[in-house]
Amino acid sequence: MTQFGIIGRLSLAAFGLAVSALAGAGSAGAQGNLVVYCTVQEEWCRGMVDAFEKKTGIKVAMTRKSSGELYAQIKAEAANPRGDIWWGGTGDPHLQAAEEGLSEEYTSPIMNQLHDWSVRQWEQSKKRTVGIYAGALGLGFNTKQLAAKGIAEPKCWADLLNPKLKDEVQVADPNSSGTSYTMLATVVQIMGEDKGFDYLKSLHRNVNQYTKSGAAPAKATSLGETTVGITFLHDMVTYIVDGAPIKAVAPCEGTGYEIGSMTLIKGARNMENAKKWYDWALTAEAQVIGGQNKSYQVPSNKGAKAPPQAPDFTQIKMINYDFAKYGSSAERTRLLSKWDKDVKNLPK
Ligand code: S7P
Repeated sequence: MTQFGIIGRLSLAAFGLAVSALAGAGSAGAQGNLVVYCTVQEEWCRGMVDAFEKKTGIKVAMTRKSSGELYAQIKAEAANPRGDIWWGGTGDPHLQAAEEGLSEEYTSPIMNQLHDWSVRQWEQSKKRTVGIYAGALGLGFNTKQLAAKGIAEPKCWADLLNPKLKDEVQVADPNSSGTSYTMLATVVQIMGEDKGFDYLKSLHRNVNQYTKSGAAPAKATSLGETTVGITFLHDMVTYIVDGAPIKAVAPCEGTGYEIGSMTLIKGARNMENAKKWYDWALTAEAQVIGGQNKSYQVPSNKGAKAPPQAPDFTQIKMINYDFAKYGSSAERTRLLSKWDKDVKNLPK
C-alpha cells in the first residue's frame, strides 16, 4: 500500500499529548496583527483571512504567491523576517525551509485530530511543518479543442508526447511552482532519473508555455488557450464545476501527490498570533473553508469532510512519493538546476 493509500483510512494512534480544546486559539475581540504568506488560490486565501479576522479580531495582512516563490522570499528575508506564517502550498519547499532552519518548531494542541499523513509531515520536518490538505497531480484537457483537432484523449503521461500535441500542453515552471516541482519529482520517481529527464525533454516540444503559477494551466485549459494542462486534479475540478469543457485524468502509469503544508516562520514578529492561526487552521471548522471557496483538496483534520467534488483518491494509482528525498534541500536544488540546464532552454 502506498503512503497515500493510508490517507483517510487509518486514524492517528493516540498521540500522547495532553489535548486541550484549542485554548487560546482566539476569541473575538483579541487584538494585534498577523502577516500570512498564502500559497493556495486567492479566493481560498481571502476566505481564510476573513474568517480568522472575524473570529479573533486580529488584523491580517496577506500576500499570495506560488510555493517556490514564497520559499525563496522567506529565505531572502531570513535575517529580517517580514512574514509570520506560511499557509498552504506543496509540502516539498516547506520541508526544505524546515531543513534550512527557516521555520519554527511547534506542537499544536490538536495534533490528535489530524490524519496520519499530516502528522508524518510534521514528524519528518522535526515539528517544523504540518500537513493541512492533500491533492493528487494529473492532467486535464479541453474536450472541445481535442475533438476539433482530432487528437486521441490522453490517458497516460506517455500520451502527452503525441506529436499532434505540439504546442498544446501547458505546465508551470518548477522553480516558481510547487505543482510543477511535484510533477518533476513524480516523473523521476516513476521513470527513473535518466528516462524521466528524457521524457521532460520530449515533453518540452509540446509545451506552449511554462507558467509562473501551478494552477494557471487549468484556467488556460478552461478557456481553450491550451488543449492540455498539467496541474493538481482539484485545480481542474474548480473549472469543471463551473461548466468548463474539461476532462480531468489521473495518468495510467501512476501519479504523485502533495501534502499541502503550513509553517511558522522563524523569528516571526507576531509569533503568538501566528500560533493562533496555526491552531485554528488545523480545525475542521477552518478546513471546510476550502470547499466553500472552490478549492477541492482533501483536508487533514479527520473531522473535516472532503468536499464531494474532491477527486476520489481510491480511484487514482498513487505512487509512494518520497517526501524525505524530494523535499530535501540538496535534492530539490539539484533537480531544479538540472531542469533549468537540460530542459528549460532547449530549442524546440
Ligand atoms: O491551487 C491550489 C494549489 O494547487 O496550489 C498550491 C500550489 O503549490 C500553489 O501553486 P504553485 O504550483 O504555483 O506553487 C497547492 O498546494 C494547492 O493544492
